[in-house]
Amino acid sequence: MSAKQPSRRQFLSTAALTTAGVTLAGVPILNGVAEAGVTSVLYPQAELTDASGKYALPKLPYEYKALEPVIDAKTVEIHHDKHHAAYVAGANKAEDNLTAARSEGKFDLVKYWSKELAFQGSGHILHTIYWTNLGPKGGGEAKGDLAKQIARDFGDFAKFKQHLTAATTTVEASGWGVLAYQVFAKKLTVLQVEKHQDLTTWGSIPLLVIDVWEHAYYLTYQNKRADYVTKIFDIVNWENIAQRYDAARKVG
Ligand code: MN3
Repeated sequence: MSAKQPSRRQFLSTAALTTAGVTLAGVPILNGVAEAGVTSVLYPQAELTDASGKYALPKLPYEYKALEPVIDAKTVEIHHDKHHAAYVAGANKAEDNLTAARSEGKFDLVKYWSKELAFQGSGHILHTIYWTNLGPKGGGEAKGDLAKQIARDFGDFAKFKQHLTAATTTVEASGWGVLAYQVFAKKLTVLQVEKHQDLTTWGSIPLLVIDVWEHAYYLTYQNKRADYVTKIFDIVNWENIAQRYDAARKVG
C-alpha cells in the first residue's frame, strides 16, 4: 500500500464523515482528494471514529481542570462526558436508522434521520475540533503564515479578534463562532453558526471553533456570554490552529 492510499479504517472513517458532514463543507472536498495526513489533521479519524467506522467519543487531550480558571473543571466534564457523548450516540443512531431504511427500502422517516445525522454528526465534529483548539498553554496571538493571512484578510489580529468575538457573542440562541478557511478563495472567513449545522459557507474548513451553547459556560459565567468569549482567547492553542491552517491550505 502506498503512502497515499488510505487504509481500510481510514476509508471507512472518511466515508462515515462524509455522510455526517453534509453541512461542514470541508469534508466532501477532503474525501478522496487530500492526502490521509492532511485529512487526519483536520478531521482526526482516529479520534472521531472507532476501528469499525462507528463514531466514538475522543479522549480529552488534557485533564478536566486544565482549562481553569477560564473554563471550570465541572463544565468541561459535563460538556465532554455528557453533551459531546450524546452527539456521538445520536449520530450513530441516525446512521443505524438510515442503514435500516436502506435495507428495508422504507424511507418514510428519511427526512427526520437526515436532520438528526446533520445535527448530531456536526455536533460531534465541531466538539472534537473545539477540544483540540483549546489548551492550558494557549493565549497570545497567531504566529507565522497564519498571522500573515489574518493580517491580509482582516486588517490585523486585533480587528480579527474583534470580528470573531462580535460574531460569536451575538449568535442567536445556541451555536458557534468559527474561523474557517475557504478553500475556493484561499481566504480566511468568520462564520456565525446557529446550532451546529446552519449558516455555514460550503467550501469552508473550520480552523478555530468557539462553543457558545450555554452548557459551555453557564456554571462560571451564567448569562454573561460576552465575558466567556473574551476570556476564551486566553486558552486558544494557536499552534493547533496554525497546524489546521497549514493542512487546509494543502487541500486548496
Ligand atoms: Mn457544546
